[in-house]
Amino acid sequence: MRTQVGIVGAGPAGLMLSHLLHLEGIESVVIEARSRKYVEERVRAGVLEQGTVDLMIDTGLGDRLQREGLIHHGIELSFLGRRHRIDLTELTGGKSITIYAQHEVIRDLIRARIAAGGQIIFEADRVTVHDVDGTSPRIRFRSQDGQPCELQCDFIAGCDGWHGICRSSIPEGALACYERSYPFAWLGILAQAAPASEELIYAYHQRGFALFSMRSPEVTRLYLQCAPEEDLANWPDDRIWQELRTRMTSADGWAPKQGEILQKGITDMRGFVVEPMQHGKLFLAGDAAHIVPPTGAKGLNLAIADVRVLARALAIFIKQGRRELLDHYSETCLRRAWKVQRFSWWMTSMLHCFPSDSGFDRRRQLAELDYVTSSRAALASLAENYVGLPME
Ligand code: FAS
Ligand code: PHB
Repeated sequence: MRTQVGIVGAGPAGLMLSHLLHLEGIESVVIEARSRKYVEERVRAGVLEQGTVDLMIDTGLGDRLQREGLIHHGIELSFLGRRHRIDLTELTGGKSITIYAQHEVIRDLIRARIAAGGQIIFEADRVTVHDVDGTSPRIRFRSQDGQPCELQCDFIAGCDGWHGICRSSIPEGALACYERSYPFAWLGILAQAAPASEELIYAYHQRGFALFSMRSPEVTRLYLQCAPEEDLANWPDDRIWQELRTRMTSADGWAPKQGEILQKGITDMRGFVVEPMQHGKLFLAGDAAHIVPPTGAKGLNLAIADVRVLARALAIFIKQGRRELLDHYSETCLRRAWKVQRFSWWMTSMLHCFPSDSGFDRRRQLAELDYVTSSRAALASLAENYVGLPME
């Protein structure tokens, strides 16, 4: 098999890259370890930045998003029993966020790729990459029926996420890794309950952080700060609802509506960036290159921002032979990745209880929340980062 760009991973990064390359008339093949059903049902992110929504609409992927996505013009911060609204649209001169589940984005992308004759190889096993710093990069794998296969390509895009093989295929010493782990995790649930608020609520509470989000007019998404190695067996439904009520109920009596819990999961909280995001003809994008804690709702959006830069850089090189954008791919994406890392770290530090924190720290956090919700300058900074920093 032969193609121009071999892509490892059918997450938001890999699929959007294949779509954008197709619009530039460039061939690609996506190689994915899991089944189509698995990737189309995997519960992950839910918040799309303005830039991600604009890109989906501008590239012909907007129909269902515009029909089913929930546009939000604000979010709320809750602390000391009171909720404070942040008017994102007013503070950013008209921008907003859209609630549309990551697996719906994946479904739209897979449908668009297949409708355009794109090739996505699901259930590929033992995927390995070869000769990325040589003249003929190749991806080897076993197909669903166990056949050994080889895909020859001009470039390889490593879009295989945190646990993928592309980053670890780069020789020791060629990459610098920067990591920050947080002393807590998130317990997330999907509940069959009509959202009790129209907008997201980020709650600071002395028992730990909590987040109220949603997926549709019928389904609520909620998160609780829990211990890093938490065992779900310790969290029967009643305990989850009790803790959510304790941390989120506000003085005006607002509390999340309860319903049948459809799904539960624990998400690690870490910050990670690898530099550079390129090795020879292998380009890393998305979670393969960087991980942010989900408090800023940035993971998916940063993956899309990377491949937007990569698709344009590859197109200009392949069609015009100009390599400056390609040579600056890593630098361009890392500038955004570190700004997004900073914002995600800041939101996480402001809203979570760190086991080692003193009373001084807790008072300082409350003062920060008071400042952020009462200073126009601070509100505008939060809003600008939350809706998404301008694209390169
Ligand atoms: P992905 O991990 O999405 O995709 C990588 C793909 O590569 C996967 O399909 C995987 O199966 C495949 N793959 C892996 N190894 C392979 C191999 N060896 N061969 C072939 N294929 C391989 N972000 C938010 O903004 N908000 C959230 O609420 C949120 N919740 C999250 C919850 C969880 C549990 C996780 C893990 C992440 C969450 N994130 C959230 C972050 C998330 O959205 C990621 O940033 C986003 O999925 C990154 O997209 P990709 O880089 O495409 O990686
Ligand atoms: C979600 O809806 O899953 C979500 C929303 C906001 C976040 C993280 C996750 O910060």
